[in-house]
Order: sequence, then C-alpha cells, then structure tokens
Amino acid sequence: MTERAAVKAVLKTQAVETPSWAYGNSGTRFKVFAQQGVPRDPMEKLDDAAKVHEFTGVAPTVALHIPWDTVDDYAALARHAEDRGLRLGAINSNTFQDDDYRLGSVCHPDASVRRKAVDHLLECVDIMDATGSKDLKLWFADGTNYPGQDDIRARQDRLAEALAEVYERLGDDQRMLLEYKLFEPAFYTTDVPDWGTAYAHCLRLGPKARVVVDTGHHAPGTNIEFIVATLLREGKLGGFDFNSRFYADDDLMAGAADPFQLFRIMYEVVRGGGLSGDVAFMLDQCHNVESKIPAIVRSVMNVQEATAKALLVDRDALGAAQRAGDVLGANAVLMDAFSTDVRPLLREVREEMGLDPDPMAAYARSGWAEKIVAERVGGEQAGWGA
Ligand code: PSV
Ligand code: MN
Ligand code: MN
Repeated sequence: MTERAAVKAVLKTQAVETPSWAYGNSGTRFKVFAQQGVPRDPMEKLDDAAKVHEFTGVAPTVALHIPWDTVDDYAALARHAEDRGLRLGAINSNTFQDDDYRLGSVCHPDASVRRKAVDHLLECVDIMDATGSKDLKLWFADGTNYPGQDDIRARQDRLAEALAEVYERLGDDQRMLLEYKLFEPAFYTTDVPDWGTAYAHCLRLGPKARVVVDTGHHAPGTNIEFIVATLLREGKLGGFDFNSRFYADDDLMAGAADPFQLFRIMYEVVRGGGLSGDVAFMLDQCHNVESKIPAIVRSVMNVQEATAKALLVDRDALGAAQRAGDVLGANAVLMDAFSTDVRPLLREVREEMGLDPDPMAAYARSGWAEKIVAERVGGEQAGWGA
C-alpha cells in the first residue's frame, strides 16, 4: 500500500460523534435565537444527525443528554437510530439544572442532594443498558464561589464516593468518562477543574474510568496537546469533546478558531496510537447564530482535515531531525504537513466511499433544510436556556 493509500484507509475508518444538543436551539445567557425547522424531539435530532452521517460518512454515532433526550422507550430510540444507519453514543448526565443543585450535586454538603445526583447517574447507566451505549460521560458543574464557602477536601471525598458507587454499577464493556473544566458555573473552586484532578480520580477508580478532554475547558495558553500526549501515554485518555474557542468555553465549531491547535492535538493522537484505540472523538458545540446541520458537517470536515494533516507528518524525517537536534528541520517537517492542502485527498476519500466529494454542497442540494422548515413547527431548545 502506498503511503497515500494508507492515510486514506485510516481516514475512511474515522468516527466523529455528534451531540444531540447541537441540533436543538441554543444560545448564551443573554438570548436563545430560535431557528426554524429544529428538532421537536430526540427522534428528530437523530434524523438530522443521520444527514450529517449521510454526507460525511464519518459521523455514525450520536451522544445523548439526559434528561434533555428523555424518552419512554430507549430501545426504540436505539432502533430509530439503527434504521437511519446510526448508533447511540455516550450518555451525558445532567446534574446542573435542578434547583437542588445550587451548591453542587455529587459534592453537595447535604447527603440527600448527593443521593439524588448519584441516583441520576445510576439511571444513566440503566439507559446505557437499553441503548447499547458504551460510555457514561460525566461533567459536574460543582464548585464554590467564595473562599470558605465549603471544605475543598471534603468535596473531593464526596466526589470520590459518588464516582465509586457509579463505577461499581458499570457493566464489563461500559466506561466512565470524566470531564474537567477550569471554571463556570463556579467561579472560585471547581471540583473537577483540570486533567490532574480527573486523572487522580480515574486512576483510583480503575481501568473503566478515563479522562475526557474538552478543548474549550482550559485556561488560555494551555498546551492541550501535551495533556493529550500524557493521558495517552498513561492509557487514560477516554475521549474528546471537540469545539473551538477564542475566550473561554465558547463552544464554536471545532477547528474554526485555531486549526493549528487541532492539528497539533491530532498529531499527538496519531503519535500515541489513539486513532486505532478506544478514544471517543466527540463534538460538544452549540450553533447559536449559524445553521446547525451544515455547521456540524463543517465541524466534522474540520476534524477530518486536521486528522489527514496529522497522518501526513513524515514521522521518519521528524524522528531523524529530532535525534540530530535539528530544531528548525524538525519544526519544518511538522509545518510541511500542516501546510498541505488535504482537501483534494479528502475528496478522493469520499468518492471512494461512494459519497459526494463536497458534503456542504451536497447537503445544501438535498432539500433537507427546506423540508424540516416546512414540516417542523415549534422546535425545542437544547437545554441550556431551558
Ligand atoms: C458545560 O461546559 C458543557 O459544555 C460540558 O462541556 C459538557 O460536556 C456539556 O456541557 C454537556 O453537558
Ligand atoms: Mn464538554
Ligand atoms: Mn463545555
């Protein structure tokens, strides 16, 4: 196989998971701009996700968020997905939208609130059993706003206890993915603020617990690819929530703000064997002012482009330059790959997969956008402003 053919073979097997909440209306704390034709229920979110997969060929799974995607029959929802060539992906818990969670959920000082939160997490595992989902994705809004508000160490103990109970409930082929976030909604301490805290908890829990890297959840200037390299090296990288940011947790389209950073991350993934392993590549974005389905198609394509460039790095030449201490030579090898226009290669990949080489144009021609505007009235909000 030529090198080009090998790169194309990897790209054909890539899988990017799209989030159900990206298909619904969303906004900022100031305003949710309702768009026409957005899904009215979880089934319609899957119908839209099926279009993203139909035109990109590499988005076969959809993450759910409970209770935003609550249905009576999860097995039926999984069948609805299967009928459209999709599978249900990670189940995302929600312990941040109930009045009881004002002072936290699994870290709350009151044991009855902690019980309620853990019960919700256990219910999410029940849902995984019904949907066939492999991953439980946990993000906690827990934290404090003022020094002295609560005991930082006691909150870690409560967190560990809650995670251990949920971990025990996981089936043999189910995993717990723990996500960290520097700040927001808490502004003084956050209980899982960084990869080190998440890693420490996952390490104690065991092999089924892994860390999720959301690219929007770091301080400005953080070297995310270093975190990725370290977690992969330790066998603890569970997956990504891809999105891009200019300031904080902006949740813009992956690869829009800083394609070079996405390339550097994907290079460490390739370097660490993360493409052929069990790392989940998820999007976690909101499309507040742009059309949602094309924005998700574009994001998937941006991840593909970064991956293609990462695969094109001449690793033999890079290694030789690194061993020789050739700083500029090594940097040039990496930059050559980043500067390559991989769009023709990806067009070929799509043609060989029986797809239109231009997913954005193919979606626009498909008539789906007009159909959903005509047929769907009163679409739902994703949950953030709900
Ligand atoms: C909140 O910051 C957040 O964006 C986290 O990244 C979660 O993954 C997501 O919401 C869904 O709960
Ligand atoms: Mn996230
Ligand atoms: Mn986030």
